[in-house]
Amino acid sequence: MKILLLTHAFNGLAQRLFVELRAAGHEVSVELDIADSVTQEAVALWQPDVVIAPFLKRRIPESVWSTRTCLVVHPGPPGDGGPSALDWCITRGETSWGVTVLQATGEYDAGPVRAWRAFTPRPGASKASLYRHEVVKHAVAAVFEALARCTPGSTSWNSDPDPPSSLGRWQPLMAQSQRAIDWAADDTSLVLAKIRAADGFPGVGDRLFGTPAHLFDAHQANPADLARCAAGTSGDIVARRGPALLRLTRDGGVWIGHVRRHSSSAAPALKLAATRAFAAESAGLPELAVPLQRDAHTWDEPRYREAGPAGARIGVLSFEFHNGAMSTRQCRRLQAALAEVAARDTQVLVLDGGSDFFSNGIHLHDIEAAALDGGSAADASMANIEAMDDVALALLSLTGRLTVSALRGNAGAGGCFLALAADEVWAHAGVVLNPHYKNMGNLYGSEYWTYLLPRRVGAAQAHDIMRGRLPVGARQALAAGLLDAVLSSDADGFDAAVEQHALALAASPELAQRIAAKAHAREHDEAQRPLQDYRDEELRRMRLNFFGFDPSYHVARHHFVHRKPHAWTPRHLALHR
Ligand code: THG
Repeated sequence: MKILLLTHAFNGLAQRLFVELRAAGHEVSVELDIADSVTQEAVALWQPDVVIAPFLKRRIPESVWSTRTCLVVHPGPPGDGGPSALDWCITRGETSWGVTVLQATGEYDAGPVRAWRAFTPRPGASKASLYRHEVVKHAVAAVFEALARCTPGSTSWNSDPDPPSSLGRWQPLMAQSQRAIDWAADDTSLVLAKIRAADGFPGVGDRLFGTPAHLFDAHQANPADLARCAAGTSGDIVARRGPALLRLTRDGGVWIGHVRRHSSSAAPALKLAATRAFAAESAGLPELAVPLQRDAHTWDEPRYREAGPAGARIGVLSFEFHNGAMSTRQCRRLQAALAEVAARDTQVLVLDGGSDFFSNGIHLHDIEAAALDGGSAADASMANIEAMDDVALALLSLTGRLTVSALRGNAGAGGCFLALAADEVWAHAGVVLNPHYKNMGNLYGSEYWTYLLPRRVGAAQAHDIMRGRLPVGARQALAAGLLDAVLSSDADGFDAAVEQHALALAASPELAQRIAAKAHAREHDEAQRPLQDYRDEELRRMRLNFFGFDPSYHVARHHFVHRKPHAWTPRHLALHR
């Protein structure tokens, strides 16, 4: 079929549908929802059999839905509707939820249901995490089911799905007044639910140190954390760790990792590490550092664990960086963690990133903040890139063991090439890669990509991938040589499969030979062209992007961090143009 994806933004769901629909042989073009006239033009140019709206905030015009089949993905069960579906699901603690593909009509979310899937919301997951895993997975299945039911060029449907036993209902936009935290009255689980229901957008409006701020990225403090703090009353901020501030609740405490701090001026607030946004206010707080190697219930960004017998032992290093963005601070932490785990006697080191994203590279909000602080965004960009390069170099330099990147979530730009710095790269079938840089104001790219990409896919394909700037699904990436294995169909079961495969690798009779071959290959490559040389040349080009005459990167970054509406659809997506 000819399909038009009509979407507010080319987000994770839109990208996943794009790669899956194309892999299934459909012709797919994309138009961002800019104005009704632009949508009408896209439909006239592309003449799609079906319009699919994965993520749409506005009404599809009648001239389009009355003449073409338009399928809207709604992140709620049949009957449910409205712009805050997942927010209500988390706030109400729903134990069963769903994703619906409905046909657009004149009334929001009220058209006929063409397919739907039920799922159980993961306890403790944020809105963004539920969306990135459960909603995306079930939306893809439901979209394919709906397409199988419709006849191209006809308005008749083969059949409709069975309705659920109980129908959802329309739920209004959730207001900030409904999200507000009462620190004296709300217990820890309610505070966490409120922040998770608003994560990553719009956050919960609150005050920190007397200043208005929106809260994001909350984690439960455990009793051991609380025992290390001075007593206080609910609402007090009593300690810091990494990006986060520890705030007491009525019956415990929560770590708050990220905030949008509102200044007295009209300057828009950036989403930053809480300890950065409130650097002066939090400087005097005790730092409750925890060891890298610890149980999963003690929250911090990096965490390490080991498994397997001596001589065939694996280490697993996770880095739970909010939204997969890696600031200079976070890169330095990861580099220190790599140095620490390099001293351990393991045969295989697995880097499994964060649960939603492996990594997305440099932290654009943090860089933008440098400019607002009166510093230079160009200098901050350069520092962040150097720090990313140092992490990639630390990984490339681990020649005494095998290294694996295990992608539990998507990876993009520098984060994707960081993954390729390992000896093997594994993912599950739901992962989408964006192995290119040009979408952010035509950046040249770093992280040793000029070494890492051609060594995997060859020079010609490396050039095409970089220039094409399209998302790549895991199975496509495996076929292209970007990945070495796809271990499960989705995130469920992936961790167990990674551990099993890593243990098998560590116990393999060929291990010593593989490690020797790896060290030899690195020496050979270094003699051909030193890594420093790749780095110097990449950074020379990046310096032009940051400090040169063309401001594209600074403009693109500004638009990205402030969620400015798109003014046009990029031509590499709008095939109809
Ligand atoms: N039919 C048509 N167009 C559609 C839908 C449809 N466009 C997408 C839409 N479904 C997806 N669902 C919704 C439901 C409600 C709202 C937006 C998308 C909504 N929006 C508020 C408004 O318009 O005032 C603003 C909300 C906000 O600010 O986020 O209520 O079924 N033809």
